[in-house]
Amino acid sequence: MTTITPAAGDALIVVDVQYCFCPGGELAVPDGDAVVPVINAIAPRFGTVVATQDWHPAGHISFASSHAGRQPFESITLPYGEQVLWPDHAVQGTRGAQLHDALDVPNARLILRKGMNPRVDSYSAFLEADRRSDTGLAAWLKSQGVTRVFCVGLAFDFCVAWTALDARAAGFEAVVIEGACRAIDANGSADAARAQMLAAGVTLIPMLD
Ligand code: VGL
Ligand code: ZN
Repeated sequence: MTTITPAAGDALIVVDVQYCFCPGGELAVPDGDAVVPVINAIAPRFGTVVATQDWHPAGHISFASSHAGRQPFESITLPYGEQVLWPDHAVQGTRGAQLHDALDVPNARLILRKGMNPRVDSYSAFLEADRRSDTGLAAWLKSQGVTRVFCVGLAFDFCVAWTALDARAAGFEAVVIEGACRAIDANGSADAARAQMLAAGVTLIPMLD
């Protein structure tokens, strides 16, 4: 088995480790807070660390409550495509939107907020769901000499997967450390995400050596 260990040119992207995605939160991912100590142990091994923060305005288009008669976890068709509807979550300025206090990544250079457009969701740290609006992350990482990104955090099957897929599309190598992620796993979404990532050339590993 090949050993994958962080080196120059590698970045860690810590995705959405926020109270709303942890047990007790508005869009709780089962066992979501279990990623915190794992990420804390991994992060010092990277020279470049980025954290993302889902950061929606109240009334965001991804909220079921913004669509009359719709329930969380249903899908609807929006001008930019299919959108899963979620419980209200990650609302700017709320406790649920805060990064977990126990997340200890003092070497994070950039905290990238996403999902701020009221009419467009953004699972990915690179491109919003309209697949056109660019967050600038790819250019920033390239300016830092990054060629490979390691993705960890919440949720494996949504924001982590889309971030890893878009990293590949932007020309990076991408590794997802599954032991530092947890999944929502609605309607088989974890297996589907795994298959899509493998097909796109994302490397999935259980843990760093
Ligand atoms: C996420 C659903 C909605 C995530 C964010 O962080 O995976 N999932 N917003
Ligand atoms: Zn969201």
